[in-house]
Amino acid sequence: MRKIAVIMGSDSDFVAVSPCVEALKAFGIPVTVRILSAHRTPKAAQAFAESARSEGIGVIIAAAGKAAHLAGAIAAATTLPVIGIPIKSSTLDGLDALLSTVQMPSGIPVATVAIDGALNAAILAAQMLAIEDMEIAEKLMAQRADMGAKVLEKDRALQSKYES
Ligand code: RP5
Repeated sequence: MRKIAVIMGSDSDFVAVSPCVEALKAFGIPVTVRILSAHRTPKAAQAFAESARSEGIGVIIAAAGKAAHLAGAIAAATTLPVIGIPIKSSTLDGLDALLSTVQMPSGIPVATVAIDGALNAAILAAQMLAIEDMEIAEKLMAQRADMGAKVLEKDRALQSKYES
């Protein structure tokens, strides 16, 4: 099975990123977790992106805050799919990171999830691997069924509380 890489611009991003790592582990997907910065360690980030495919990585999730160029810089150096997580780490509440991550020039896509959208990044990456992997696809279906069942349970509880 291909690995999913979860990279972040700073160790200060990890609190927001950890639900992504935990979800991938719960799906049984092997992960590589790294701190790589587009600005502070640009050469290491580029080298990582260039060798990712040959290292057995299938999808790269890149999280960064402020002037968040990590996902875009990684996407420029690989043809693997890149998912960007804009991190809320500044006085602009993550809007800066959202725009920096999502507004990619034509030709170099980054699939951007919501600000601090770590869980959706993990699910989207798992869905990409699940194109070819039925085991992951079944885990994704089970997770959806579980999510739906919990909502229906809350609906029943609320309904019965106020039913007259
Ligand atoms: C970004 O700057 C990082 O991704 C992080 O969100 C933000 C702040 O980094 P630190 O100054 O906390 O290391 O590059």
